Amino acid sequence: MKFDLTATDLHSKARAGVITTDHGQIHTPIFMPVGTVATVKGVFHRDLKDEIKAEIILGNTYHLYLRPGLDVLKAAGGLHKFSAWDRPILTDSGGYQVFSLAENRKLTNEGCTFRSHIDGSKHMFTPENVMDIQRVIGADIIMAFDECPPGTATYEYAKKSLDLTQGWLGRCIKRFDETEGLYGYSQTLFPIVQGCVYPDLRRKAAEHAAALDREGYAIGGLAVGEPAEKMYEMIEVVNEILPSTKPRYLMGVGTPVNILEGISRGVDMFDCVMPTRNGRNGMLFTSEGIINIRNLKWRDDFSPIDPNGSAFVDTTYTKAYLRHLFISDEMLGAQIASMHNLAFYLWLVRESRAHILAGDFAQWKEMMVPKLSVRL
Ligand code: PRF
Repeated sequence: MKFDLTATDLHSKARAGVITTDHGQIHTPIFMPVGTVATVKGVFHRDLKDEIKAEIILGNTYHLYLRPGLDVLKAAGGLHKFSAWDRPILTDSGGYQVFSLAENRKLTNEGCTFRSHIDGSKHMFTPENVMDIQRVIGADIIMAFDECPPGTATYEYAKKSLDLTQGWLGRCIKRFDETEGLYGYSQTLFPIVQGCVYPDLRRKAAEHAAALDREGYAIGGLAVGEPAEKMYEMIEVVNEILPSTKPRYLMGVGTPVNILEGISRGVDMFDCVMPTRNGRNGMLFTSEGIINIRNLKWRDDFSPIDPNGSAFVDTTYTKAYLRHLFISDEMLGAQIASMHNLAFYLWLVRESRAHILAGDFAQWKEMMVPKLSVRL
């Protein structure tokens, strides 16, 4: 993997760059649609490419390991071939998902035992086997195994947890560097910076990660129940320390406003289930604000879903029609909303990049932020 920094904004910390992987290029800042179980729910790959213009998607180690399982993924030749996606993929390590989904979790220095949320079967994740599993899945960018404490964790807990994550990181790197990809293209491992909402822990975590000199870094443990202002403050603390020559990935964030605030603080990569999950519930993000399409006010609004939208659904279908689909619980409704929201998120980061290159990102962001959270 290679990262070329193309431009840095003069009036903020925003950056534009290009990540080059063996599966193609990623123009940053970028948003990565979440494809937890080897599918971005309800969206064809053709549409991810042509309508949404996704350059990289996410998969989840926890889910893929449980189902379809490593035998199937290995026999398929990895996740790219299995799911027929030939652009870059990033996999999360399973740490976060074990803590949010699995049952009977037991955490030790060695790793984490848990029961599957699917069938109750018993499993163990360790830093070593999580690297091996991500070798089999075969994503271009893989994540270290970490613990993500809640945003409300005490300093004592956060400190202990960071020690555990840092110990695990050393073991991840050792295993990763001792092994090779199985499918003839290269993979890269991103450390994850934790430390909760405590600046000294964040500084310690960022210094530790930076010293390891990897090809990119993730910022975890944010958007987990802490106030947004704390999140922004922690991003500033960490990005002050992480090398400017490497991409920075803010995990699981966020709203359109969170993304612009992250970009202006020097974040290059984002992922979040919000555009798809909230889309399936009838929430549409647009450049003029947020629409709840189930609302009665759209019942006979025959204007396009989003006249400024870049996906074909935006101008093909009306709000009244989309509302009808949602009220009737028709699956096409969820598909249209997912495509619209993902196309909007990708538009937002493309537009950010264009403004960074043009030198007016900071002004543009100030103009956009108030509009993005208006309830239409
Ligand atoms: N760690 C991992 N995955 C994550 C997170 C984390 O802290 C977050 C937090 N927002 C989302 N996904 N491994």
